[in-house]
Amino acid sequence: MSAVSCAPDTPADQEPKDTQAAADCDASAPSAPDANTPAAEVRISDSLSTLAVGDVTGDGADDLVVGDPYGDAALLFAGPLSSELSEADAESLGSAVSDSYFGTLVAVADIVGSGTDDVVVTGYSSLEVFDGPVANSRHPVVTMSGIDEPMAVSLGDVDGDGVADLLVGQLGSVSGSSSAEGDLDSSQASIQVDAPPNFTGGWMAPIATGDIDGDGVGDLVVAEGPQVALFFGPLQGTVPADAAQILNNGPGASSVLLGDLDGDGTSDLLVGSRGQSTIYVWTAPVAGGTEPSASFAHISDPPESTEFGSDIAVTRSGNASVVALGDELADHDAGRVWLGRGPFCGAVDIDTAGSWVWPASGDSSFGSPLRFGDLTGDGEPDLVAGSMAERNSDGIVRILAGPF
Ligand SMILES: [Ca+2]
Ligand SMILES: [Ca+2]
Ligand SMILES: [Ca+2]
Ligand SMILES: [Ca+2]
Repeated sequence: MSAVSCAPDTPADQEPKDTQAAADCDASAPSAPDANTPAAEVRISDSLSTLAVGDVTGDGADDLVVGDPYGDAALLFAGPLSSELSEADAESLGSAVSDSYFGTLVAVADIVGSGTDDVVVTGYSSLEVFDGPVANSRHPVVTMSGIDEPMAVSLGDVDGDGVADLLVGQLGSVSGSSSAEGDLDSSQASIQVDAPPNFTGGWMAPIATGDIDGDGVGDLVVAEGPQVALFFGPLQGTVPADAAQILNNGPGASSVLLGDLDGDGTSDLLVGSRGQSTIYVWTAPVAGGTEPSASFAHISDPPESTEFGSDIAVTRSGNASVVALGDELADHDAGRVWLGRGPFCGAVDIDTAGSWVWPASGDSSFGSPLRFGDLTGDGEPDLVAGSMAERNSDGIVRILAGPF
C-alpha cells in the first residue's frame, strides 16, 4: 500500500510524520468520556453479539437494540437510557419460528418506509423485520427464508427509490430486497450480487451501503481479504459480477464503514483490518483503483497485539466529524477506543492525535461493537461501546455521553 496524502502533489512520505496530520487538517483530540462512569450501561446474562441504535419506538428518542443470540432474541431498550440496565428493562423481540441464535445480527433503519425505524434481526438461517414503531407492532412484517448463515446485514437505499433496502451478505452472494412485506425467499431476491470471479475467499462479510460517488443513489461495498468491491447504485435484479470496481486494501478487511467524515453529505469509506495497525480512508467520490486519501495508524508506537479496526463509528458533533476506532488489544486482555475529531486527511498518527478511552477492567475486549447515537436524550451524540469479554464473557454495553 502506498503512502496516502491529502494533496496528490504533496506525497505524505515527504512530510514530517509527527506534524503532518495537524498541519494539514487540524485533527484534534476531543474531550474523552470516562469509560468507568458511563451515563448508562447494559448488562445481560448472555454473551453480547451486536447492537444497533435508532428510534424504533417512534417517540423521537434514540433506542438501543442488543442482539442476544443465546436468548434467541433481540433486546430493545427504549431511550433515553440511564443507570444500569438488564433484560428486565428491555422488550424482547423473539423469532416467530423457533430458531437457533436469533439475535446474531441486528440492524436498524426505516426499510418499510413508514417514517419510523424498523428492526432487522437474523438467526442461524432466518431473518425477520419488526415494523416500527416497534412498541405497537411486535410481530415481524418480513420473514426471509432460503438464507444460510447470514454474515452481514446492511440497510441502505441502493435501488434509488428513496426507501432503504435490506441487503444480506452470505457465502458467495449479497441478496437484497426493496420490499419489506410478506415472506421473502432469498432465491427470489429483487437484488442479487454474486462474488466477482477474482474473489476467491468466499465473499464473506463485511458489507456496507452509502453514497460513495455522490450521485445521490446508495452504493454497495463488499470487502474480502485485501480487496474491496464497489457496486454503484441503482442496483436492481441480477447485478453482473463485472460491474464491480475494485479497491486494493493491502492488509485485508474485517470492518467496513461508510460515514460522512467531512460533512459534505456523501459517504466516505473506512476499511479496518483486524490484527493490523492501519485503517484506510477513501474520501468520496470513490472509484475503483483509487488510492486511499487518508489513514489512521500507529505510526510512532505500533503495539504487537493490536486489534485496531475491530469496529469503526463516525458521527457529527458540533461542526466536526468525530471518529471512534476500536482496538481490542487481544494479547493485553484489555481493549480501548480511539476518539478523534476532524477534519482528517493524510496519515493521522493515532498515538499523537485524538484521545484513548479505556475501561478499568483488564479483561474486557472493549472496542467492539461501536456505534454513535443520542441515547441520553440531550441532543448530543453518545458513544455506545461494547466489551464482549467482561463479566466472564457475558459482556457490557456502555453509553458514554457526548458531546465529543
Ligand atoms: Ca425511541
Ligand atoms: Ca430502496
Ligand atoms: Ca452512489
Ligand atoms: Ca447524548
